[in-house]
Amino acid sequence: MARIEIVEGDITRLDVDAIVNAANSSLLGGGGVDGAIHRAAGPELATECRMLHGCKTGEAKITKGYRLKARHVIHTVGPVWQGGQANEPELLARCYRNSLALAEKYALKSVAFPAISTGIYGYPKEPAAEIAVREVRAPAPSLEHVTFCCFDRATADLYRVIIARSASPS
Ligand code: AR6
Repeated sequence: MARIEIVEGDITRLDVDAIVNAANSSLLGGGGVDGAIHRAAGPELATECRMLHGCKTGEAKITKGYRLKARHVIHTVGPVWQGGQANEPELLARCYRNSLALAEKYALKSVAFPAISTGIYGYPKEPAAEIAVREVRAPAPSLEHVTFCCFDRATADLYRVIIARSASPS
């Protein structure tokens, strides 16, 4: 299992093999973390994204990182929260699973995730963090290091509580 680390701050600053982008299905940029990643990576990122022809909710696609420190960006599209009865938990879990599968396919060792869907898309933070922690604990042979990049202290504390609560006794 990869080592899990929680950091507070801006995901665009991280020096990792890939940062994950909470994108929309057009992959052409937007607000929130998506806007920050496109700004920091430069216009070449949007040029490559245009060639990907979008991405469905729960799926993930990879590009280069351009001007970011991160070598790659894994773009995934989280579900819009609609009250919880529209398959949102499974779709969110697929974002993590498919992002991790891409990391594995490209033999990446370190990946950083934002709290996908919990901003503009309105997914409640606690159940979203529970899904994130559960999914990154699945075995992934090449991956050594997973970072949860939390934009604020409250989100970082939430991840710490969930990780402590779900730590397997040893
Ligand atoms: N670094 C780390 N986390 C961040 C950053 C950052 N620079 N900026 C925001 N967050 P959101 P979503 C946190 O809204 O809910 C875009 O327009 C933020 O506090 O970025 O999946 C896309 O194009 C929150 O906890 O993504 C889509 O249309 C988390 O990142 C839509 O928003 C996710 O918030 C996707 O919405």
